[in-house]
Amino acid sequence: MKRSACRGLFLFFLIAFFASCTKEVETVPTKIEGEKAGGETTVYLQSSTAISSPAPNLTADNLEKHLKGDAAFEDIFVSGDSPVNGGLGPIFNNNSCISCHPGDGRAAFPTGLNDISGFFFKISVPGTDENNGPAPVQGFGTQLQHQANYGYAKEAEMAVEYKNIEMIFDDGTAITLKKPVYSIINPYTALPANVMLSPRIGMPVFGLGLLEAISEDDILANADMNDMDGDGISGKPNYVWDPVSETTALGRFGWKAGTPSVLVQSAGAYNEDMGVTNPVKPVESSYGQTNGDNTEHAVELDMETLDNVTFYAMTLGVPAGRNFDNPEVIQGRKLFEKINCTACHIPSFTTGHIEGIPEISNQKIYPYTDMLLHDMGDGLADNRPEYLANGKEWKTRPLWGIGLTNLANGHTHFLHDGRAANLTEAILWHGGEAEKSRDEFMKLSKSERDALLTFLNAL
Ligand code: HEC
Ligand code: HEC
Ligand SMILES: [Ca+2]
Ligand SMILES: [Ca+2]
Ligand SMILES: [Ca+2]
Repeated sequence: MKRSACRGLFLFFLIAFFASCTKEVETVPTKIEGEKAGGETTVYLQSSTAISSPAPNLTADNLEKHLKGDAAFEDIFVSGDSPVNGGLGPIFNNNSCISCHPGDGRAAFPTGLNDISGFFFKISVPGTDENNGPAPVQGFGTQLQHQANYGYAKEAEMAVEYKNIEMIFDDGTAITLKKPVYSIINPYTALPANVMLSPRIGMPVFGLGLLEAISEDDILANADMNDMDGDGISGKPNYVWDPVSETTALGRFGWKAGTPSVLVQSAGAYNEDMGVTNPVKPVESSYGQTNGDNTEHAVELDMETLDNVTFYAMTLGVPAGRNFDNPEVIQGRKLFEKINCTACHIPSFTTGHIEGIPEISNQKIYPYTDMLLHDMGDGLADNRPEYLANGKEWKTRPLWGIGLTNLANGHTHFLHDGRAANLTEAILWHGGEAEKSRDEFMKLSKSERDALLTFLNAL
């Protein structure tokens, strides 16, 4: 072969090689990642039970425990010392776990604010308690119970008024957000003037063991308290009191990551939400109040039931992603990244080890949260601190299963108090560290916005 022919052949292969490379880069993925959202705990159902099914990989023994917890989660408590599910109240917000977490999902914003529902106010006065938590309000504690057993006074009633906020997309579409402004009325006794209140609504309870199993180091790796990388997003861990280990621990659950574990969250729910004392929270929430239970009595719930109900929430499976090969979903996922939703809604983690529950250990999961606190601006602020979370900070919500809300719960009320009527409103309420992403969202065309929503609805 002549030298020039040889060089020609070489050039030909070189061009062919680069051409194939470029082609590789331009290839559009045919499916987005993360369909198996809960790793081996993923549930492949597309019915309303997709968020209320046990993780399919539970061993027979663990499934049995899960099912006992399932029954306890549905138990309706009654007043008095009835041997079966007694001890409700004397003041409470609701009488079962399931009534505030319907179908293990999300409560709707109540039609009448003082109806018995999945909505209540956390309350406190400025300052902190002995463990750096919210300081209780004299005569009311740290949660406002708006229901009471016969013969007892409920603590108060809740009131709300709305202010309209008009938002206009770059394409001219206008949306009016209704900003709720809450207050407390008709207290049973004098209410201090400096009470701070935080409206909260019951959220889904599936996949929580997986979130508890993410190692603290992996969560802290995304924290950027002083925004050292200058992208406008900080990400702050909450550190809260753990009454079980009697130490400070990373906060993981609740809208402000105010509790360290599903166990502590559940014990607090029995005690405050239902007035049912238990080994982790043994003192009646109303103890010492003139409308309270001031008798000395044994705890109203045993440790086994508390353990079972905790185990139940920890081992509910996570619904699989749907339609992940749909071109619109693929486009939506790209936009979600492009407008930096992924800065806080971190797509994936691999869980660490949880003693006794190998089923949720070492799983690659797609929760779309960083488990950290972010300043979300004045619009969402409750102005009530909780441990290290200030009055504007909230924990990034996991987005897995969010597209099943309507199917599972018959509504699409989102955010910490259920104020958003749909996903678009939920995004428009994002401010503070998320304002840039929100503004980018408002610049998208209608078809791009639709693609983003189609992606969220596929989770
Ligand atoms: C009166 C309504 C109500 C009742 C009853 C109730 N919850 Fe909740 N639940 C809530 C609200 C509101 C929150 C958010 C609390 C917060 O932000 O601190 C919550 C949060 C939780 C969380 C944290 C979820 C997460 O992703 O952070 C768990 C777990 C939970 N509840 C379990 C239970 C269990 C178990 C019971 C029954 C023992 C129960 N709840 C009873 C309203 C309720
Ligand atoms: C700076 C961090 C941050 C960024 C960026 C961010 N989010 Fe969020 N997101 C949050 C926090 C915190 C909440 C909970 C706020 C609350 O309940 O008040 C939340 C809540 C949500 C909810 C409601 C979830 C629920 O359970 O009610 C949706 C939907 C959502 N975000 C979507 C998005 C989308 C889409 C983007 C990009 C346009 C985005 N988020 C960008 C932090 C962020
Ligand atoms: Ca009681
Ligand atoms: Ca109270
Ligand atoms: Ca940063």
